[in-house]
This record gives sequence, structure tokens and C-alpha cells, in this order.
Amino acid sequence: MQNTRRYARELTIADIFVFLRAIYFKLTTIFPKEMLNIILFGPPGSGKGTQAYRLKETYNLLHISTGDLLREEKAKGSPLGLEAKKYMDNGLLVPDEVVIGMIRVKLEENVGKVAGIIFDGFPRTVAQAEALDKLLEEKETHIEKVLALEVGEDELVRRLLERGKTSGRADDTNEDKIRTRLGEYHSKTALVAGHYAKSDKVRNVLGEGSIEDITKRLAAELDGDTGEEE
Ligand code: B4P
Repeated sequence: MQNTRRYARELTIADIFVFLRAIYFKLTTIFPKEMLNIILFGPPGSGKGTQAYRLKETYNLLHISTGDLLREEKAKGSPLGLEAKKYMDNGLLVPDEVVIGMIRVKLEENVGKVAGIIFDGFPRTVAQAEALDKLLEEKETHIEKVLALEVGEDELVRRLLERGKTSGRADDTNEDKIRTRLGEYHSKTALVAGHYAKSDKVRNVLGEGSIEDITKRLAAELDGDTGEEE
């Protein structure tokens, strides 16, 4: 009788061990130890937001769009949003410290709880890229790849004016402001690709064609399967 009771207790401990191990393996599948952090890079209107929404589903990533975060603050009328509005509505980049502060909060809230992050519209200056590298290093993680969407300037202007017809975004309805945004991209943001090229992280991807085809090209870069790419 005593032996049976001891056997039952041993069985229970073994069961618990097996059960915990199963949970551990399940969790490491959902949240692998190595986060997959990627930057979706490109000029305004290149489709960063459009593609980020699609990739986050496939790769189970958290999507952080600084444009969306700033527009939320603007809509709430918060002090940060009111400050950002002055720049955004005129096609200018919002000051680095404002955007970096927002990202710091997001990383504090999420690193360790998600499988990875897709950064959309951030970093947009070399100072932002350096701050991001430092923040990720503090969290013992890093950027895996920078996917750079390439789209011709006429197509960018066409897309943004088209979106402006329905989005009500002040920065999409006026061609001069769109040209200012493209100017900001060329003078400040394009340099970010050079920052990550030093560590061979940048992959250029054609951002013209159907939305589905572009997603496939991006996924091929992420999966390291670009044999058939142009
Ligand atoms: P964002 O919100 O990042 O917006 P974006 O650059 O205009 O757009 P995106 O490239 O995501 O294009 P989308 O997919 O929407 O920035 C807005 C402003 O916020 C900035 O100007 C700046 O003031 C401020 N800001 C944001 N981040 C900042 C930072 N880090 N530092 C400082 N300031 C910052 O696509 C555009 C249109 O094209 C859509 O209508 C879409 O439907 C269409 N489209 C997409 N793919 C297409 C395709 N393949 N074919 C045809 N149309 C397509």
C-alpha cells in the first residue's frame, strides 16, 4: 500500500515535469529566444504601412509605426501630439527626441513579451538609428534586417495624392508638402540605409507592382530564399 502511494507520488512529479517541459517548448516556439526585429524602410508612400500590416501577421510580429503613434497623439490633442502636428502637417520630420522617447516606452512595454518587432517609419534619421541600436542592445537584442522598398518618385507622388483624396491627411493633399517630405527623406532618412549597410543588413526590394507580389519579395528576403528575385 505504502509502495503504491510512493509510486503515485513519483508519477505525479514526473507528470508535472513532462507538463512543464511541454509548456516550455510551446512558449519557445511562440516566443523564440532570439527576437526577429526588422525595419521596413523607404520613402513616404513606398508602402511601408501597407506591407507591415501583412508581414506582422505572417511572422507573428509586433508592428510599431511611429506615423500611427504620432497620429494617435495628434487625434487625442495631447501636448506631444500638438507639438508633432506642427511638423507633420508641413511634411517635416518630428524632432528626434520626441520620436525616440515614444519608441523607448514601446520597447519597455514589449521586449520579452513578443516574438519580434517590425519597425515601420522608424528610424528616419541616423540619430534615431543609433538610439534604436542602443535601446535594443540594452535589451540584449538587435535588428536582423532592413528591408528597403524602392519606388520611383512619380509613383510615390501619385500614391500619396491618391490617398489624400480619402485619408484627410493634411500631408497627403498638397503636392508641395509631399515634395517637402520627399526632400526630408533624401536629406535625412536615406542616410539610415548607409548606417545599416555597414553591418550588411540592408536588402533592397522593388516596391512597385501588386501588393501581394511585393509581400512575396519581402518574405523571400526574410526567409533567405531570394533565388528567383529580379
Ligand atoms: P508615415 O505614417 O510613416 O507615412 P508614410 O511615409 O506617408 O507612408 P508609408 O510608406 O507607410 O506608405 P503607405 O503604406 O501608407 O509618416 C507620416 C509623417 O509622420 C512623416 O512625414 C513625419 O512627419 C512623421 N513621422 C513618422 N515617423 C517619424 C520619425 N521616425 N521621425 C520623425 N518624424 C516621423 O502607402 C501609401 C499609399 O500607397 C497608400 O494609399 C497605399 O494604399 C498605397 N500603396 C501601397 N502599396 C501600393 C502598391 N504596391 N501599389 C499601389 N499603391 C500602393
